[in-house]
Amino acid sequence: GKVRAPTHIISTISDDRGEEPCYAGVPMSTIVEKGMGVGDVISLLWFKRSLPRYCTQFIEICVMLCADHGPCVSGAHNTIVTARAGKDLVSSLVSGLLTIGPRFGGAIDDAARYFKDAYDRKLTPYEFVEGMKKKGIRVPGIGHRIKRGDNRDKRVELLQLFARTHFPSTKYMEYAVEVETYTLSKANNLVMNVDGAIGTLFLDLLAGSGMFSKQEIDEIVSIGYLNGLFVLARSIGLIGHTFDQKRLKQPLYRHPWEDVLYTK
Ligand code: Q5B
Repeated sequence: GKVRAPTHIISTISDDRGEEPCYAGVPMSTIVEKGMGVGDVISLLWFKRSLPRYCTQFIEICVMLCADHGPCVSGAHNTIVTARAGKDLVSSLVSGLLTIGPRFGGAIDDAARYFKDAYDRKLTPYEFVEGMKKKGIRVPGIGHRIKRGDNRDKRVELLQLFARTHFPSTKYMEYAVEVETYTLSKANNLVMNVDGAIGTLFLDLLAGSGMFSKQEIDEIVSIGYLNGLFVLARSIGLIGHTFDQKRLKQPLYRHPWEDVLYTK
């Protein structure tokens, strides 16, 4: 019989050996001819399947809404400082990307994990939030530096509106709204943030689309795919900030002494 030399790499998402590259078996010409968008490409390369239009549209809306949030957030700040230190595009980009984590932009996977667990275990918002407090863990997806109960995050409202209009079910997000009502009764800055909205709505997409088995959903949540949406989206803005600083010929950044508390 055939003897197959052992391979060093296994790959299942793309193949460039034929006449044209394929993403999850779909040739590039089909992607172009069918007018697919970046949401379809993400579906193929991340989830290895074609998702319904409302799902790919939701993915694209996430990417568009998270592309940038001004120059003052951690990621943009790092990128701007790096670009002004004369570094190249990739260095400036990754310097900003490296700030994405549990406090800034990278709370989406944990929001999905904790809200899924709480909803599936039928915890009341009080039991969920106070249980997290006892464990000394901040609720991922809740809280914002500048957004408040009386100054909501427009991005969250837009995502909620889209999902309530197009998703078969928004049960996880509606649970997060109940949690938010409780956290807002404790402090005015404990609003649902963009990470919380994307994390819980992606749970609704996974559970409601009929495209994923329970086992696949658990694997996606456990591996943590969803911070990838923020990383991907914010790269667009961070690249923009790099070009902006270069275009403006900004000099080396040095933080002013007056803004540092020197103390022993
Ligand atoms: N407290 C986001 O905190 C922030 C609590 C909480 C229970 C919470 C905080 C947090 C979870 C992580 C998360 C994503 C660090 C945020 C994003 C993208 C962005 C960014 C942009 C963009 C803000 C004051 C009191 C303390 C805390 C309590 C706060 N959060 N309790 N659960 N989740 N959230 N991150 O304002 O009793 O005084 O000790 O970690 O979801 O990153 O635009 O800027 O697009 O770029 O610094 O939108 O909420 O508040 O630390 O002074 O806390 O509230 O324990 O209580 P702050 P702190 P106490 S979206």
